[in-house]
Amino acid sequence: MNVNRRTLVLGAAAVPLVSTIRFAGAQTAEFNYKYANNLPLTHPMNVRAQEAMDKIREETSGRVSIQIFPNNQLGADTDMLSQVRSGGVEFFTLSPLILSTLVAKASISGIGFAFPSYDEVWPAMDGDLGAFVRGEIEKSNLVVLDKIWDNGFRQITSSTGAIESAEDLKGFKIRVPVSPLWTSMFTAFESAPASINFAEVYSSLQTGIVDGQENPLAIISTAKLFEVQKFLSMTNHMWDGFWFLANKRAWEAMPEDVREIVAGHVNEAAVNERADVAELNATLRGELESNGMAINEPDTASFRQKLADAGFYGEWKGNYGEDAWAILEKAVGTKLG
Ligand code: X2X
Repeated sequence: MNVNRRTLVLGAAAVPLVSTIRFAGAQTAEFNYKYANNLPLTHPMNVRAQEAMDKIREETSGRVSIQIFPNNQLGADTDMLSQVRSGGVEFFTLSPLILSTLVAKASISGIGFAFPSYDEVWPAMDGDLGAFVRGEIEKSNLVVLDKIWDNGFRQITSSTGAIESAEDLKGFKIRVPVSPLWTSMFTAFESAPASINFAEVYSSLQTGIVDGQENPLAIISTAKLFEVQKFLSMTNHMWDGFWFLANKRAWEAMPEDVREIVAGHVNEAAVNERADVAELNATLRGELESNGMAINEPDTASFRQKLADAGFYGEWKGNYGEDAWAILEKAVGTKLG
């Protein structure tokens, strides 16, 4: 955790995204809740979440007021996960892989090269695989809403050179999010992975603590990582999303009919956000190139082979168990490893 940055942000009183002026009732709302996340204001996740929160306030006649704190204003992911558990924040969106530090099997949707395309992602996450993971999350005393939000297929960026094959990942100093699956994957590639929260990614790249990172195009663009990275390699090495989590006590404090309104609008926003991110994926390459990035499309065969040879798939099959692995393989339509 970068103490300076945090102190600075909190010192500036962490200005919420939502203006409370429009609904003078916000102060007197029955449920005054906070939704924290790690993404810039301009990312579709925050744009769609804002729409949902506006609709929720309207439809509950001001009884529910949810303020959005984007961009790690309330802390890095690891801190925010503690906060949503304790009730310091009521809502939080988190990658299934980072959530696996609390709910071990939650990361299963992020296995390298498991999903060939979005055509398999949404039926899986809205179907059996998602239901399996949500069941695991609920055991941990957190509430999770039905629809997972999209982060996207992840691509590798670098300041030192294009990644053309698995060979180029050897010894590569790459930032990965804080999650055993991410570390395991890049260890299998023989890279030098460093676990760093997203809050510190831009500065780690800028100061050269790491040479690269991996994220979907929508994040590379909205977090302006092109300012500190030159090469973008379209590895599509895994799909990632964001589960919309709620503190259980705060969730259950709302009456059933109010909960339904909240869940309905948040889930609707998730589905809209998926479409926004898909559109960005299709249009952002030109923008990133005009911002100076050199883009290449490596053949992914060597990456998959490397993971298989390193025993990556066998190890994770063992971690999740036969039953969970069978749900994954059915969802992605192929044997893995
Ligand atoms: O930390 C990341 O790289 C991010 C923003 O993609 C996640 O939340 C996993």
